[in-house]
Amino acid sequence: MTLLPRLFTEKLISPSDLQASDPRLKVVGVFNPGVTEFKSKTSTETIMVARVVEQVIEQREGYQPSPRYDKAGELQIDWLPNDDIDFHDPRVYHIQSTGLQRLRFISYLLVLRSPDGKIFDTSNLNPTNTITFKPETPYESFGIEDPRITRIDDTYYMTYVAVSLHGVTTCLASTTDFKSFKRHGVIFCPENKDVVLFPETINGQFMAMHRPMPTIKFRPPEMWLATSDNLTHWGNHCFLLSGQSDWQSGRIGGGTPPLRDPDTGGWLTVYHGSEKTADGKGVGMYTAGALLLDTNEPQRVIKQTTSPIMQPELDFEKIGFVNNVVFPTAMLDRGEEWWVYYGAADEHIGVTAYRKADLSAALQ
Ligand code: MAN
Repeated sequence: MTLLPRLFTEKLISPSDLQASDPRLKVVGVFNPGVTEFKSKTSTETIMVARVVEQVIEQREGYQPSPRYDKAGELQIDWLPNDDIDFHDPRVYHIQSTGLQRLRFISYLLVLRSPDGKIFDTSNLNPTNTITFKPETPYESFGIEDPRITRIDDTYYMTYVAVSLHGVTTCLASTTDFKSFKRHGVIFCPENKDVVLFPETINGQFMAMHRPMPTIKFRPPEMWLATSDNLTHWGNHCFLLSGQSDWQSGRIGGGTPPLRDPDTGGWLTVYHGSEKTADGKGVGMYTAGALLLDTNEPQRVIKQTTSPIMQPELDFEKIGFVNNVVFPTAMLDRGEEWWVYYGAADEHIGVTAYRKADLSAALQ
């Protein structure tokens, strides 16, 4: 394993920095952020859209709470009997009698701003004094998760995972100011997540990387590409990459929206893989690798890192709501360096920096 040398790593935001959105809930995680440079007429700042995860505070003997939003936008709490639950995954309750699942938490998105990409003012941060993007539609009733932001011309497009009774979908929203968002609805139907948009059209088409999750499996999950004329209707689906080695035997999925590689003009992206656990249950370690895709035919992988470049190393990456997770969701071009923003142990947000030359050298 050749981990890339990190120039620095900072833990940026933790649950204790935030106040809950409802008195019945407590914040247990803030992670997997979309991050972009936002240029206004007068300044450039770094905007982060963080996923905030909350759990129900109340405990009831013999039952577990699962929160959801109802049609009127009110928070409801369903109580599930312990004796019908398989607890092997810290993120979900597996209900034995029905074979169905419910989430142990609910997520919404919170907009944060920084002058330098490192200092995010978290003093007195709460859902009433910051811009939030909360579950609203029937496809979002169990929460919205893992935003990725891509600037295309002067509009910032945000893909996000929406979870509901209907399953796990990916939706699209857009904004020009991060004060209000326009919803464009579901763009990839269940089960599909880790959708990242390319920042430019390629051969006149918008391009997305996505991760379908088939139930009939012939090999571990794969990443795919699709094209669109309008960012909402996607077609020309084609296979991009499958998890070929242990570190991506469980899952593989898009991470950071692709950026131009300064050396080749190709598309550079950092993605995640997770390993299967020995018993096939629970959550295996999440690590990250990088891909270089052809400029005009991104379905052609030009180079890739054959082993993870990033893995949980620091305490806040190893121990948290879900142990041993690094989950990159954004990359910024900072001169000689790439800054990678990521969720750590499904609890905190971190940023780490790599020398561009080191990442280029690791691609084979
Ligand atoms: C899944 C998603 C992510 C989460 C990772 C690690 O891929 O639910 O939101 O960060 O698992 O738990």
